[in-house]
Amino acid sequence: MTREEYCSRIGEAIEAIDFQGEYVDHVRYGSGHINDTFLIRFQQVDGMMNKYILQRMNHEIFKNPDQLMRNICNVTAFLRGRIAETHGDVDRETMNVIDTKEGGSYYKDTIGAYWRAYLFIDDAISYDQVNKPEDFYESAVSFGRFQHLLKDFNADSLFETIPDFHNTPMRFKAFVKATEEDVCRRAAGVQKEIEFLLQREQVMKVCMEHLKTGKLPLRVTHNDTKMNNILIDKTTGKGVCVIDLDTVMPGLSIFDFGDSIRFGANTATEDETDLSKVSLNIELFEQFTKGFLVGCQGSLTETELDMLPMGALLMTLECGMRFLTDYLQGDHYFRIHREGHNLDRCRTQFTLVEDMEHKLDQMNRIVDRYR
Ligand code: ADP
Ligand code: GN1
Ligand code: MG
Repeated sequence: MTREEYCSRIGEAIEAIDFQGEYVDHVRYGSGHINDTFLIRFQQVDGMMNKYILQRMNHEIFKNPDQLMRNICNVTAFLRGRIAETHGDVDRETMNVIDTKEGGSYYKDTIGAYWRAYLFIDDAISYDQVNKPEDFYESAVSFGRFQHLLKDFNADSLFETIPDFHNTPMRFKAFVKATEEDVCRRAAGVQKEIEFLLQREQVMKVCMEHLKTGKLPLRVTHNDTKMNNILIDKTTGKGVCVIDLDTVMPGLSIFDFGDSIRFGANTATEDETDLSKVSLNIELFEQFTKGFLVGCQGSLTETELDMLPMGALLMTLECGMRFLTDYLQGDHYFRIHREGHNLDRCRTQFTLVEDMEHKLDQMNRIVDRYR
């Protein structure tokens, strides 16, 4: 079934979920690559408009939506507790799941699509690119704080929503398999990119080996820390809420740091086709490092601090490899908007990796300045 077909019963979901007020309209919303997201509005008797986010969960990627929603309910309940303790705004500083009329946290419709809804967080923006260094700094504080807030959350209670999500060597194996199978006969056209990855097989193992030997600790992490997974308050410019909690799982702090750098400290967008525009903006790297360490409040170990730049390099390499793998397999994972879109995204990531390789010393010096 196509994504459009999966969304065709949205009316059932609107009926099943316990939204307050009279239905007004719904529109597609945001620019995520994975779920189908809608902004939906309901009118109250007093004329006020209630807004919600309604999402069709991508159950081809998240194979167990029930476990996924249990994670999200547990994590958001925990966060609400922590936010309330510090007298924060529990309706804006964490996601709030809207139950179904039957009291569940999601709805499965008659064609097998899974739906969930959240309170819409108003007067806040998610950016697809960093416009102001201050926004990037604030996102760093929020992602660091998110990890810090969850430091006492029981990691054993979390389901692994996508097993081996940031296991880079496993991703490499999947990539090699895709080149061998070459189902779309696209491998011949991307020999340069394939070679790029083959030359870097060894470096991909570094973090997983440190995890195995205990040099890097396993923490509860977000695992998808790109700039558009954070909402920035329109008025104050502060980070309001970390969103897109589908991949909250045990993981590495340096990967949360790294994925943000990959997306936000690129001088170009994730899918820029003019590769001369792509590079690591070292000032933005510095802003993010500063903010992330403020948010983490001293909870990172010396090895984690040492390896932050490597986290950025590896997340960029891994993401480029995932885009290339999806391109080779026929673009089934990441939503594409044009022919060759995943290949464009891959090339952008690889160009950024090369620039990071040249700037590793500079990155290390910046981390040393703020640790
Ligand atoms: P995906 O996994 O597809 O990236 P997200 O959960 O990140 O899906 O949602 C897509 C976009 O929808 C976000 O980038 C953000 O702009 C918007 N969004 C999601 N949840 C909310 C919310 N509770 N309030 C306001 N905007 C939201
Ligand atoms: C996806 O869901 P979204 O658009 O925030 C992906 C991330 C990638 C990112 C690349 C569950 O993130 O891992 O880094 O695209 N999420 C999943 O833009 O695979
Ligand atoms: Mg997202």
